[in-house]
Amino acid sequence: METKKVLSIQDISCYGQCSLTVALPILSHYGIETAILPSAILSTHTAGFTNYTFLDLTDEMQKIIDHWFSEHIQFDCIYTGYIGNRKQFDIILNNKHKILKDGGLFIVDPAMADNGKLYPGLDDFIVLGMRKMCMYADYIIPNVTEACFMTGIDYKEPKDQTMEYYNTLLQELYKLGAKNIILTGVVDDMDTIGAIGFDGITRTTILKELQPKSYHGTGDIFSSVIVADILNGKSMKETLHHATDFIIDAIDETIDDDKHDYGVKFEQVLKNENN
Ligand code: PXL
Repeated sequence: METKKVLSIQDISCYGQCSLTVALPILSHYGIETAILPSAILSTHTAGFTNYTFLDLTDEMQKIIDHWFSEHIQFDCIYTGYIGNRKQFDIILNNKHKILKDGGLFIVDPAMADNGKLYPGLDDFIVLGMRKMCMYADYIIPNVTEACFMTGIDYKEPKDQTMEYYNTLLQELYKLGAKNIILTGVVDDMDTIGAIGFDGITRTTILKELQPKSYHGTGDIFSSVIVADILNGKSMKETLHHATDFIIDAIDETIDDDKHDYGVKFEQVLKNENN
C-alpha cells in the first residue's frame, strides 16, 4: 500500500506536548509519513509558561520549500497549525501548489485562541492570516473561539452557547470558502462536549461526556488524529468518534497526576491502542 505523506507546518514547542511534538508521533503511529516545516522554535508553549524563548523561522521556511521544490518533493496533504509570524501565511499560500500533489488536501487548524481570547503574543494580523488560509482549505478545524474570531461573531461563554449558535458559526465559516469544517469544543447543556463536522450540506455531531478538566494541547492532538483518519479514508463520523474518544482517554490518563498540568499523556493512548 502506498504510504501517504503529510507536511505539518507549525511550531516546535520543545517542551509541553503540543504542536509538532504531538503531530509527528500521532501521524506516524497511524502510518502516515510526516515531514515538518517548523514555523518557530519555542522553549515551551505560551499557555501557562512565562519567559519562554521564541526563535522565528520565517526566513528559513522559504529556503526549505525552495530546496524541496528543486528535489521534486511533494505531499498528499499539508496540515497547518500554530503560526507565529504573519509573513508565514503568504509563504504557505504562495508555495502550496509547488509542494502539494494535484488533488492533495490542505487542512488548516487555525490554532490561535481559546476560551474567548487569542494566545499570548498573537494579534489581529494572525486572525486575518488564518481567515485567508481557510478560504483555500479542504478542511478547517477551529474551536469555537477561533470560529468567532474568524467570522466576527461575538464569543459567548460555553453555558450560553446553543446548537443554533454553532449552526450560525458553521454557516459563516463555510462562506469563507473552506470545503469542510470541523468545529471543536462544542458543548450541549454543559454535560456533553464534542465536535460538529459540516460539508456545506450534512452535519455530523458527536458529543461525549464533558471532562472534569481541560488541558492545553488537546486541540493539536484532536487535529492530528483527524488528519490521520481522513488520510486513512475514514468517514467523518468514524473520525470524530475516534478523535473525541482519544481526547477523553488522554485526559483520563493524565488527571490523577497533579504535577502534569501542561498537556496530556497522549502517548499512553497510543500505547493502549496497540494492545
Ligand atoms: O496548542 C496550540 C499552541 C501551539 N503552539 C504554541 C502555543 C499554542 C497555544 O498556546 O503557545 C507555541
